[in-house]
Amino acid sequence: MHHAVPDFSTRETRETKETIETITPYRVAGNCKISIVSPEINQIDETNKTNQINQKNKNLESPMKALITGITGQDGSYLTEFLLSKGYEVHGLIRRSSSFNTQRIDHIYVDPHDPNPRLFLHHGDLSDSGQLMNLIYNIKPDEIYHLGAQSHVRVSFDIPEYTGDITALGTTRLLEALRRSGVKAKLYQASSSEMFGAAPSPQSETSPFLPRSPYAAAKVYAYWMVRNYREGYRSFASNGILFNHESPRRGETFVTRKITRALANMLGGNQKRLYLGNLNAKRDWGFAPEYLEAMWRILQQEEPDDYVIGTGESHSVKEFVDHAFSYAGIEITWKGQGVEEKGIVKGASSRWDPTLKPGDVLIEIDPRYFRPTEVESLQADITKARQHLGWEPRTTFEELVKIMVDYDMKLAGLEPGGEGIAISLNKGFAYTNHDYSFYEKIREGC
Ligand code: NAP
Ligand code: F7E
Repeated sequence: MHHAVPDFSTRETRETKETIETITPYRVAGNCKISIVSPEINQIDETNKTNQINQKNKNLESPMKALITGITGQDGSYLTEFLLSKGYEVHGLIRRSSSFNTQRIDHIYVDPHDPNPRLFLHHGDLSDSGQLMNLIYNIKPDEIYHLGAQSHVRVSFDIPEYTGDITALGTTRLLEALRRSGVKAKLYQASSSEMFGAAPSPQSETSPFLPRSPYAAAKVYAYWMVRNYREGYRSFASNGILFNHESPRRGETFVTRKITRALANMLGGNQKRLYLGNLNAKRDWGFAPEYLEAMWRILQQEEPDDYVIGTGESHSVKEFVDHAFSYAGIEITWKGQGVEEKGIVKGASSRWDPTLKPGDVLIEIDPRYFRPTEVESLQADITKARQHLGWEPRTTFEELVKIMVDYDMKLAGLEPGGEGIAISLNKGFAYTNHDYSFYEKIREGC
């Protein structure tokens, strides 16, 4: 059926247009705890449940409303917990998928019988302008956190056109939906340190953008669209230029999580070898839960602006490997050059005997993980964020590694060292316990 996108550009038309979304909280099969708001385009909303929900919220002292794209991702999941802990009503855009893609947020309980659920999920896609328009118009969020993207740099070389469509044009679709709807929401754009590419370290807000991948080029385009809408239409739209940030919820094909998952699998006797690409690339790796606090602060400023967020420290992939294995009681020595370089066990705690022993080759290079063009070194200069946002990183590189190793050991059914879990729980992230994929916990009894 054909659906004409309504014009919401004036207040009069907004009041008189038919409501184009039917809100039906229902349960995801096998999941008791999340309210999904199902869009049914082209139906007149007889019962006008949107308005009922909005009215209910007003009665609850009008909580702040946030719309998050990318809510099922690493950052989106932490941000949701953070905003819920601040009393926000949170709406998230999720993609229809034939398998579950909500592992990172399944644990955030919203009983469908609860009269006041505060987390709502809406099907949609960043390629679908109509639904973006619907959501913004119907939800009328105070803040939009635009985190959705094809976010994998290596993959962006395989699917450059799709990456441009979602990561670059997705931002334009959202900015345009916001402008045309007339909704006065503040927008956060998830810009990236990858935009600096070949620019010398340390990189600040004034460093040049020299992107080295389709992903980075797409993010540069989105960055400039945000600035363009800010200048041209006075939109409250800000860029957070975030350096790499990791966590127990990091996607499993990003290098840090790939390493800590492989380590836990090896300790459990379930993986023999870890294949990596460029061991010498350096990144400024921080702890993700701190970074979404920076996102929130960026939107609490009186004026929209752009900020670099990172730790100010840079470490190589090899250093990450060394620290992770060393924390688990395994000393790695490196032998060979280039694609022949190998990580070999030099010494291992007796706890891992006989699974891992000196002389075992654990890490090898697979050139398929090399990138056609690589970003060799990233290191943030966060002077502006310190001064304007009062934001500081609180977790060191060594602590981050311990946190990730502990949680992956736990996930693999091994007794973790415990230092990392203690660090993550004692750093003031009271709103999260880093839950992830605990299907058995939340699906029982459904
Ligand atoms: P992530 O874990 O890869 O999450 C990406 C999110 O985008 C997921 O929720 C994904 O949904 C969603 N998404 C992908 N394609 C979509 C589409 N076509 N329509 C709607 N949603 C779509 O990424 P992250 O690490 O949380 O990062 C969040 C944002 O910050 C991204 O924009 C990323 O590029 C940017 N960023 C990340 C870092 C970092 O170090 N983490 C640094 C700088 C900037 P599914 O779950 O269904 O796949
Ligand atoms: O690679 C090298 C790789 O994929 C880090 C995204 O969140 O952060 C992320 O992008 C480095 C690169 O992250 C493997 O060549 C070596 O130099 O973990 P990554 P990324 O490309 O830095 C930025 C800020 C974002 O915005 C992105 O959305 O590690 N590396 N061996 C490897 N990388 C991977 N993935 N796999 C390897 O086997």
